[in-house]
Amino acid sequence: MFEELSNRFDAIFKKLRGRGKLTEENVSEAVRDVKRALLEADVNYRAVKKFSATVQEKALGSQVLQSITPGQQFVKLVHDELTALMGGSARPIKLHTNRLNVLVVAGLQGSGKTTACAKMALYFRKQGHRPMMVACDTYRAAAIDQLQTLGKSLGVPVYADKSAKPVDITRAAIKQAQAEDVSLLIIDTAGRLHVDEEMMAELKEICLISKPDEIFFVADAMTGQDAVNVAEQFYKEISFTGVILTKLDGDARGGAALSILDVTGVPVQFVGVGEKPDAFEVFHPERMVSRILGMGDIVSLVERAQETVDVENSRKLEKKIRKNSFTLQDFLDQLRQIKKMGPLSDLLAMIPGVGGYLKDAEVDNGALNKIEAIICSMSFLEREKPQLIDGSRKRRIATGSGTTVQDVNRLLKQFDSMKMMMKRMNKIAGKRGQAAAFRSLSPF
Ligand SMILES: Nc1nc2c(ncn2[C@@H]2O[C@H](COP(=O)(O)OP(=O)(O)O)[C@@H](O)[C@H]2O)c(=O)[nH]1
Ligand SMILES: [Mg+2]
Repeated sequence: MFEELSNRFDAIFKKLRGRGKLTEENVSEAVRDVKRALLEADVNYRAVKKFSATVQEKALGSQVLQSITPGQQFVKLVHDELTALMGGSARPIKLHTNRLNVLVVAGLQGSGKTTACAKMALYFRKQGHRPMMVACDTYRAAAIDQLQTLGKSLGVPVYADKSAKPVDITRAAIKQAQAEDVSLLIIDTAGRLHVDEEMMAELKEICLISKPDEIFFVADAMTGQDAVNVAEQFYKEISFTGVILTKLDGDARGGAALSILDVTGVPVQFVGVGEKPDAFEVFHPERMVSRILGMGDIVSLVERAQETVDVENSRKLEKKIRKNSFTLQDFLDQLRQIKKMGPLSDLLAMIPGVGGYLKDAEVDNGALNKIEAIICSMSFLEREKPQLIDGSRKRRIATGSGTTVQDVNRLLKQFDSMKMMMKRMNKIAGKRGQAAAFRSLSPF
């Protein structure tokens, strides 16, 4: 699910990175691309319109275009706004510990209500609750059997009465729950294929009697825009407090279901990712968006860089590289800035695609310390003019830094080839914009 959307975003961001410099035009173009991708993922038109207007406005604002890493900033902007579109940060469900909690589960037939009841029973039992499920879908005998079978397999009690009305069942179930030290009542209700008055009236009455702490609307991610309309109708009648999005394991585009938030203001709380009772997750908008955008933890990376990288310094550095006057002292400053961001292995692990490879590979944070020690043992003049460093100076530096002459040689060689590369970049840059060339040198 969301794979197609993910691929689309990947292409959009690649195109943007290829630009080097961001202008109003290519930002507008990228926003248009993002808009199209969301619409194709079946996200509600109104929600998309609002989303792209915000992104466009913020992207053209000074924070993005004038930052040192406009491409990444744009990605982060899309990430943040998409997260907001999906409900912002997850609101944890807090159940009472000193009295009976009641959850009502509502939705159309086949959306996954009964399955969701069992999933929640399992989920909350793991948190120490003592759940009981209530079979209020009395229209089909099979529905009661289904809940009872699920209850049996999970060891969760089920209150059922095939000959009673849902409203009376609810009353009786509450009484029994109170008598039996149950802390959580999960009421499974009947659904029709379409919203109908009788069903709504019954549902409302169940809610009136049971005074639920939460009412969950179950939406099938596979049903497209229709899910949005149905949600709107349910919301008008019962003002549900949370959404459970089911069948996210399928290959639905899923965007429609996410638009439920836009229409009702109620966020997705849980997602169903399979038929089994444990195929159930708390919905974290942020994690979902990162997954869709395929960006590992690039957002935290950008945030950390923003915290630690001094923009003014970076500009000075850019100038030095351009004039080919980059020295070992600059190298040391740069190194320290990178070190400020945290252990190298942490940083690398946050880069999309790199994390996986890192599991086995050792990243030698010690190598950075060694380089730092060597440069620190050089005099200021040596840092500015490394060509002065002859054999005896090398020995002095090695002793001073607790390294070997080979280590010093290696660093000088690395620095040499780095300068060569910068020179080459400058040549290319002359043709297609120096800032772009610089950016491709920088780790961000
Ligand atoms: N793949 C998948 N199937 C699900 C999920 N949730 C429910 N189902 C299936 O959808 C069908 C209808 O579910 P059910 O709980 O009976 O829906 P209800 O009519 O709303 O009570 C059943 O075959 C379930 O196994 C899910 O998250 N993933
Ligand atoms: Mg059912």
